[in-house]
Amino acid sequence: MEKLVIIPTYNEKDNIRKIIDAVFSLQQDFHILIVDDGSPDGTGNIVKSIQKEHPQELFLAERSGKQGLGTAYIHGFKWALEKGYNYIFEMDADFSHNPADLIRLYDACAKDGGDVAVGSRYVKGGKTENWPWDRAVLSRGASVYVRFVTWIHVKDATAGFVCYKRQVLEAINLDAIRFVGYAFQIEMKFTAWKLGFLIKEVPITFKDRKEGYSKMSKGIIKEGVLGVLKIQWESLFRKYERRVRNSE
Ligand SMILES: Nc1nc2c(ncn2[C@@H]2O[C@H](COP(=O)(O)OP(=O)(O)OP(=O)(O)O)[C@@H](O)[C@H]2O)c(=O)[nH]1
Ligand SMILES: [Mg+2]
Repeated sequence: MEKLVIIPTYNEKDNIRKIIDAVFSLQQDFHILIVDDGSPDGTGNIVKSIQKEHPQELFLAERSGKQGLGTAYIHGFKWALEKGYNYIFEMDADFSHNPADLIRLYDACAKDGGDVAVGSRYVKGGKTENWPWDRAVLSRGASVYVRFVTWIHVKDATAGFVCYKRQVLEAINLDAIRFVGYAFQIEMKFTAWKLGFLIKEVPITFKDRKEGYSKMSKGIIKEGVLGVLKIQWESLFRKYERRVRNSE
């Protein structure tokens, strides 16, 4: 019970089997938790059928209705802590993140001393592939904007391909994380950084999804733009303290 990959899904029927197989075919042992928000396309049922092949290492949390990526991850984090996992990963279902890079993220934490490892498009060696120019500009712009406002030492703060050491998720008050989209990713990294954890960026190649459709929306972008200002503003009045386990 070492490593858990949390994959949130909403209508990923064309990707789900392939992504699960890709993770289980890695040289190292990873368990998977799929957090599915009642996908109308039947993603959850596909997972249930695959569970028969992997009863010990594939798990499914089903929630009713689309509740957003952030709350799906919080649900997964709490589950992972309860089950005793030591390295907890975030990854998309759509192959934008290469499952083989899970091992590089793991090494950045387990061998190179990181508390958090971020699969980064914006450090040397990182890149994006097949993205339309407007998405590329938006994402780059977001990365500059976040650093300008928050001064966080992470070049790809909106990244959704991350390894958290258990201690980091234990120290963060997960109930206080409010955002659901890109702002969620920023808020998690910002909080970890403010709590004094070491964040390492691992260069990755991010590929645009081939199957299925994007769930990004104007609302998510707006949340990101305003959320960053809110996160920074509130941090001026807040004392960041690591939560002590079992103290509540
Ligand atoms: N459980 C859950 N998963 C979600 C929700 N919204 C998106 N996801 C999943 O989160 C991952 C990322 O969502 P994407 O739609 O790929 O968002 P994105 O990567 O910003 O957009 P693209 O780059 O255009 O694909 C995918 O695995 C989605 O299926 C949600 O509300 N609930
Ligand atoms: Mg995607």
